[in-house]
Amino acid sequence: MKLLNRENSNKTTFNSVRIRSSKNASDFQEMYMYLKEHQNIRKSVVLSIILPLYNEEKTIRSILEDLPRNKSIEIIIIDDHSSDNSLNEIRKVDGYGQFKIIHHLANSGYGNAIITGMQYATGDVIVSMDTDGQHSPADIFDLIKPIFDGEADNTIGSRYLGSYHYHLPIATRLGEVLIEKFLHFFFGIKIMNNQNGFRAFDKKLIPLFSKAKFKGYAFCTEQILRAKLSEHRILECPINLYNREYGYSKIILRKLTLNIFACLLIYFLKKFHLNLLKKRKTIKGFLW
Ligand SMILES: Nc1nc2c(ncn2[C@@H]2O[C@H](COP(=O)(O)OP(=O)(O)OP(=O)(O)O)[C@@H](O)[C@H]2O)c(=O)[nH]1
Ligand SMILES: [Mg+2]
Repeated sequence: MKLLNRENSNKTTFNSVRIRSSKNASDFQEMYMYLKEHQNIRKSVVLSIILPLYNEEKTIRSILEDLPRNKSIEIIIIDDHSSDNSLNEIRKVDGYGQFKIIHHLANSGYGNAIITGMQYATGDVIVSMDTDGQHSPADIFDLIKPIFDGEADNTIGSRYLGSYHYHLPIATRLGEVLIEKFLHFFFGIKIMNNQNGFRAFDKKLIPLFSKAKFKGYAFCTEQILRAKLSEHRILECPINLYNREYGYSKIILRKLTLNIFACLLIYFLKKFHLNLLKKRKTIKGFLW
């Protein structure tokens, strides 16, 4: 169940923090010009920015203030039943009424938030971005441009092709390398920063991604597999990643590891089934 623009009477105030970025985040002129070329008479919104939000009271305000904002862009916030002051912080942002804010009535996970966001997206290209201050709005253009230019259907932000400004735990890196090897060996995909949530995709992929089965963080892996198995072009693009300095990571490593490997196994079997149907030329029977 979702509600739009829930009101909250909690009036606690405190200073939110401003996130850093490699470029000046307010300098979006090049992107605005570029998006204008993709507008047409019938449709002004061409880019949808989806922001999954769960208890990010210290960072959400500065992110919203630093995001590109004009007629060609819509910003969709999916609040997953935050229990902190996040919603009050959003209300303090100039032009609050311009945001699409969707509230889940219970916490239902990162992936589910992205799926909800897709249902409300009207842009030609959709970008998802974290609200914990690790991603910079200045990198949005680099992720969406290959899609508008027709060079890719789905882009994945990569700190290894770009930069990261914090100490990366060895377990995170090892886990990512392992998933990278699995994706490469069993599916022929090479993506180093495969768990990164800063990514963009063409609106034609919405029906494909909406049917994802993994509603938590394993959604990131499932998204890659669904795009690849349905023969869409995936491109890893450089982005800059920053330290999470406020709040806490919602990842439960053991649960995530289990879900990712369950996801890899399910899609390996799907791929096997798909190949079988291709051989028998009965591909029509394959259901996504
Ligand atoms: N809507 C929604 N958003 C969530 C949920 N869990 C996390 N998020 C958001 O997803 C983004 C990423 O969450 P993090 O817990 O920082 O995960 P991460 O950045 O992949 O991992 P770390 O490197 O450990 O920080 C943040 O913007 C969170 O607010 C959830 O259950 N629902
Ligand atoms: Mg994070």
